[in-house]
Amino acid sequence: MTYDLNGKRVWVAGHRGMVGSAVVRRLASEGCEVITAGRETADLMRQSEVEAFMADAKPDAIVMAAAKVGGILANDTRPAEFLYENLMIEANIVAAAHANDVEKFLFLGSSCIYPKLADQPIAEGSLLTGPLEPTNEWYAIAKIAGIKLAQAYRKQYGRDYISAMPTNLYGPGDNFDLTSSHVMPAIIRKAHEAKVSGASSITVWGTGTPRREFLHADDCADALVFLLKTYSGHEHVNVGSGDDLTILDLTKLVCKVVGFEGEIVHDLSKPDGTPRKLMSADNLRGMGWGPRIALGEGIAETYQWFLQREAAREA
Ligand code: GFB
Repeated sequence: MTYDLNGKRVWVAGHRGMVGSAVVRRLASEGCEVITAGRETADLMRQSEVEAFMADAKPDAIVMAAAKVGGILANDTRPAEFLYENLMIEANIVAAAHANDVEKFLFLGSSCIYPKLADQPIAEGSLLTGPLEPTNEWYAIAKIAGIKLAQAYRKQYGRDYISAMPTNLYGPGDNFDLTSSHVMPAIIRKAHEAKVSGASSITVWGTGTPRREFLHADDCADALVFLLKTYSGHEHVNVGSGDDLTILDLTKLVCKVVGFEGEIVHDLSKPDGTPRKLMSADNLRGMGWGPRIALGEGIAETYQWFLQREAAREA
């Protein structure tokens, strides 16, 4: 262990999001105090508010799960928001962490930081070796800048600031809005609504041939806490499941879990994005961490969460 969480004050930035809330749940079984700050306490895009919050809250460690995130269409159509907001949030938090002597900082990126046509499975060393996928280059550039910020503070000031790159995540607390969500919640919702309405088909975007790797948010949170406690190094670490499947196969699996037996139709006016982004899991596995939640089980649990949320909304 390189960092003992016992008795530490850990700020989970972005605690209301899918990943942040999973990290808060996971940290409950550690001997640390979890600190959170809603937007009413600190707007993370405003440097003065971040500085004031950090000076007051005095965290020992930070998990940086706050970000502007979204699926392929949101990334492709709102580039200014994805680049600007993520740059501001991460720059404000890293600088304030350093100014307040925060001991440990864990930055979260995304598998889209890698070149569009990177060799598969993608090793950490592939970063900045080729052109990015155009639909998400804005978000990717912001996340690459975040990795570099953590590395720069480590290099110049000797800070123990590290980065993790999660693959495509899903789970309870995900965004199910069809215009801004990722593929998993979108397909769960489309299959469910088609089943309920008796529709004969659902429409998925693109050709269905791109491959994606999925990891449950609770597995991701477990990996992040593992890295917080055991990893201290310059290079970012991939956090994935080590397996991928085509979007068509994912859709068939979701339909099976949901119980929708109709047709799958493709909307070819929507982008496919990168053809494949399976990350190498070797580094994290070598450190002794592996995922626990199988894809089918995770989809079933996420679907139950979605059903409960829908029921609560209707009540
Ligand atoms: O999950 P997703 O939006 O993001 O889309 P990316 C993955 C694949 O699923 C693409 C297809 O090939 C989509 O065309 N797809 C099929 C759908 N049906 C749907 C649908 O109804 N909704 C959505 N959203 N997709 C994002 C990046 O890339 O992944 C971000 O834009 C980030 O920057 C994130 O890295 C993890 O995997 O293509």
